[in-house]
Amino acid sequence: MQTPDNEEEKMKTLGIDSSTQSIKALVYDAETKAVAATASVNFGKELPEFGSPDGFLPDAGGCVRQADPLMWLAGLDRVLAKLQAVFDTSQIDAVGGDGQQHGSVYLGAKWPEALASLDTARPLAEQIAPCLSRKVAPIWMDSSTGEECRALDARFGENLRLRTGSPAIERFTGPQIMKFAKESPAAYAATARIHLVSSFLCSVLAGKDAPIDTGDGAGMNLLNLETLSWDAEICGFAAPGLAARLPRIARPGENAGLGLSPYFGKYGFRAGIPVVPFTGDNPASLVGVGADRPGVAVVSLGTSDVFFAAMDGFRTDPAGCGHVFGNPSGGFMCLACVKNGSLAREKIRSRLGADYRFFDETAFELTPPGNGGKRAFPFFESEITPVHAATGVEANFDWDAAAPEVKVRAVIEGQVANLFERTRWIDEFDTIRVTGGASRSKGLRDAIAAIFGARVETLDVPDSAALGGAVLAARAIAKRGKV
Ligand code: XUL
Repeated sequence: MQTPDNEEEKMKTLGIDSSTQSIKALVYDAETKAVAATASVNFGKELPEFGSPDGFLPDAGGCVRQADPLMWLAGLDRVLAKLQAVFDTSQIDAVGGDGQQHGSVYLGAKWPEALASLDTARPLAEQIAPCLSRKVAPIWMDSSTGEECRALDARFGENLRLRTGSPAIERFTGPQIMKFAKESPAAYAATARIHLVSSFLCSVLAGKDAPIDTGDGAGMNLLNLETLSWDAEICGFAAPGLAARLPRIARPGENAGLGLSPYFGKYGFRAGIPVVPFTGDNPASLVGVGADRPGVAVVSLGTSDVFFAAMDGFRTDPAGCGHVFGNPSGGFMCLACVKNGSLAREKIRSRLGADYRFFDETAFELTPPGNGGKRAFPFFESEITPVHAATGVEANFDWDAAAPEVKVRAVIEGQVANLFERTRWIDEFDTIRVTGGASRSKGLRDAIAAIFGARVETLDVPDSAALGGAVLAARAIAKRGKV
């Protein structure tokens, strides 16, 4: 197991990763630099009562993608109970973690009181449910805010990108909040606090309102990356009284002084151990795969395909496809996210009736690199990088008449070529570490090496985001000493 190499302290920390389809808990032993235990809960399979087979509500319609925030809380209760069954959780010294980026949770005035008085006899979801001023959380897969993005563009032009690191992006939290405030003014007025998925879960663990870090905060179109504070002008334009509804921003490495709520004593934890501010899943992965210094880029092949890398300094993508987020280790990172990643590959694989051996290897033995110029891209979900409607598979050849192996290579090389094109503004790397479920595919790894012209390393770190959260917790408490 390869893990980051800079933690010497004798401590064990927990990393919690709340991603689109599952929640994971991972114990990191900072002394041995190894993963000591893991547990996970798949939302669709293990919490079917939330009606979200892929981690989001399937019937939201059109480009709307929403999840039930109570599902994340039920997942948190469940995953900690599972962890306690395989690990002595009283040994854990600190908690860190991350969440899928951009998703937002809307809470009313009762939120602080509910957090402070969590009752061990009742599940989290039941206790937090009365605090929600909006029953659903828009998530990163949502692309229903075109109108709001156009309004932001018209008002701020390229200043939005220069200040926040990204142009107006449909899935980003700022446009999502704008839409909510416009469409449901009464519910917005009843909202006292808006959290990201990461800071929401961190707050619940700490029993206290938690800050948003610069890694996840930069995915909102609201954070000024020069001052590392909410941009008053943009917030003021997006929705009335928005800045007052946002938590404060935590600086990279900040410990924030939060302690674990006594509620989690029911899973064997020591109350009061430090809980450090959570970050986004991609910034956490950057740390988890040990790529938080420039030189190594990461391609994470999960629900979405994401490219990210630490940057030397702050600069933005003039083409507007890439984003700049805070690097949890300090400075900045860049990122490009392609929505039609693993779910699209799975769809193609099942439509072809192919097994993994064929899809990941055989198809590539039967076809030459480059596929004679034949390329395809699966636009099953409306795409964000580049912006493109959901039109199905688009190919530059007769798709229906082609052999299955040609289709497989065309799609894989099409996806990789797209990622390459969108990340050409980044040149600070010569190695790519691939992670995520689809990194098992030799065909996909070879295509990345050939198209990017980079050395490709596969990492045996299946839960890189959870690991990153745990490593960040270890670093934060190493700075201030173990409690
Ligand atoms: C990044 C993005 C996704 C989510 C879900 O901008 O939208 O990668 O973080 O993983």
